[in-house]
Amino acid sequence: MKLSSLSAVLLCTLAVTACDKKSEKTEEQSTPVEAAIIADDPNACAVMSEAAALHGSLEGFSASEQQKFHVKFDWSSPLVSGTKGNSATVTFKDHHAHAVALKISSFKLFMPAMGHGSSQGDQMVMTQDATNTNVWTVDQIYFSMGGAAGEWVVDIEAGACGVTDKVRMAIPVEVQ
Ligand SMILES: [Cu+2]
Repeated sequence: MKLSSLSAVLLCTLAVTACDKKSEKTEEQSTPVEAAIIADDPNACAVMSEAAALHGSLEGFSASEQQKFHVKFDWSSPLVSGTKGNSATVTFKDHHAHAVALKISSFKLFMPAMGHGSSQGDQMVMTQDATNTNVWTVDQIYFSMGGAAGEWVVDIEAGACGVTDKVRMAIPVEVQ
């Protein structure tokens, strides 16, 4: 009796998970992260759970909203709309400016003036660097249309051990 109710609970849990995944997939611009190489890094978990805020700014990096991490984007050049040939390197640093192996949980392009994102946001491939685990490569980035410097932004969310923080960053170059 006990076993069968446990099975029922497990089945329900699995069903809910499957449903969640399905709805995630059908939602436009969802970006499933399947390329994570390592489990949550203990140091990254510690950084995310700390109450301490970032110490000042780090050149080339932006601070996340809750001051949990610094992040820097390096974009491929030139950025071209209507293709998936664009990529970016994303680098995370902690509040001591040390590398921190966060995991990207969401990466969404957005054009605030027009209220739309990328029509192929679910095609992106995110890969965590095996050696420099604070560095990710995001490939197959698709811009639905061109835009002047700053017209496209990225909403990125990252974290460890279930704690995440986010930041919106403008793309500082023209998308052709
Ligand atoms: Cu637009």
